[in-house]
Amino acid sequence: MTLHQIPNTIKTDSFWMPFTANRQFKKAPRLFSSAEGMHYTTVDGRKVIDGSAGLWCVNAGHGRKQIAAAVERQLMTLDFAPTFQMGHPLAFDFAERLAEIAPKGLDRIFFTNSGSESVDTALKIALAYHRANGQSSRTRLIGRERGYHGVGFGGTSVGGMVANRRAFATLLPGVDHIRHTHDLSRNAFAKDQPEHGAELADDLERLVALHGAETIAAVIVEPVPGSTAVLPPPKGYLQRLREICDKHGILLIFDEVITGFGRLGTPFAANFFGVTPDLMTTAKGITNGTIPCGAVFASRKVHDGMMVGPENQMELFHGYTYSAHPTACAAGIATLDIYKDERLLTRGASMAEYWRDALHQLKGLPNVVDIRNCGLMGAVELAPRDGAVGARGYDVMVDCFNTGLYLRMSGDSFAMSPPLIVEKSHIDQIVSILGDAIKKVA
Ligand code: PXG
Ligand code: PLP
Repeated sequence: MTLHQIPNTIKTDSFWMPFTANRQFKKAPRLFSSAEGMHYTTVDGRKVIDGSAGLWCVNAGHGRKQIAAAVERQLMTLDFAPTFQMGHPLAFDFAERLAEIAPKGLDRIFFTNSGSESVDTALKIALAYHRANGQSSRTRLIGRERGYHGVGFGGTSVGGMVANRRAFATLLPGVDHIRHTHDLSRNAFAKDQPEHGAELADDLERLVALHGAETIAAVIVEPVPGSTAVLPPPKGYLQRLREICDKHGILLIFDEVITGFGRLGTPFAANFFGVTPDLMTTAKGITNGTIPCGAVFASRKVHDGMMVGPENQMELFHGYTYSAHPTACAAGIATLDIYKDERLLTRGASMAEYWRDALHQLKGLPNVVDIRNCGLMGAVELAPRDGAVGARGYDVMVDCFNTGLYLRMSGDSFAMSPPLIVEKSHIDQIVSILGDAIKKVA
């Protein structure tokens, strides 16, 4: 089979693809048919190295039999059980296991099925918490420019990637945004955390002055924004944001959907930066990308603050049919076993330096205007072509795919997050394929 030729039994019309240029894609589909370890195999039988852990989720690498076996066992034993006013043991076991690895004090777990649901859940918990504690004027939600918090109406509203918002009218009322921290003029080619920009956290003081602290429920940020192509926080920025939130009684939510489960070489970004939020949203790596699942980690303060009123009354009117789905719990526990046995939640720390140095070798190639890294996240930013933002990025992405590398593109930037099992030779290969593509595509 030649490149891009797909079996003519596959009809592509009916599947309306998410976050995809459907018409362009369907003219030359890029299809994976299997995966193992660090690699995908395409329908035409080519091996493609996975530079992005699927969509930042396959942290332990592909094809983990232990997870498959656990899911199969679970399906044959208890396929579904409600968790509304009922329960099943695995849900409690999984929550206990997550509590064990949680940042200190963030050990009350609410299950969802995705990052988007985790975000909407955390925002709703923040509102309900203040209300339960006599501060029902705290209704405003603050996000950050360039933030990505999934695609629910809540997450879209606090999100700050312009294209993700534009088509969807007014979204939630009472939402505002602090400034993003991307500053090429001061920080281009910074390694790890950039030096400049901690003062951008003070932008939250501006919103406090504008709206009044007593109207603000929560601030949500990704500790390291991922979708917008990896923006490590300036040194001291997150600490400052935490201080300002404390000063004004505002809850701090870390969206760790990408940074959770070892991405930075620590279990969570909260550990990496030494800053603990009040709520933490997760998904993706929680089941190694196998079965949809997400979890919100709440502090004792937030959780216990909600455990009020008569005992026969529900404390939180919120939940999903599939919250703590048995297969998700089985997959999640098996995933945590693998993370523990193979020390994957901290393995990134020993690979981060090699990853950083390899990526920064691409400095000086045509059109490369920035390179960023943090833990096992990395990005290369290219200058856009005149009047055609994203075109150069797309051409590089396609060339990479054709020559054996899958990676995520965001405009003219590439975001990378290899499975945490990555070896140095894989890193060399990823950087070499990307470098060749950048040289080829002018
Ligand atoms: N929050 C953050 C920080 C995310 O990165 C979500 C919420 C939403 O999760 P769900 O599971 O609802 O998709 C995400 C998801 C990319 C890319 O390559 C990023 C995400 C998803 C798909 C692609 O930029 N992030
Ligand atoms: N829509 C309808 C008509 C429903 O009955 C339900 C759940 O019962 C939902 C949406 C929400 O679905 P889920 O709980 O899977 O998010």
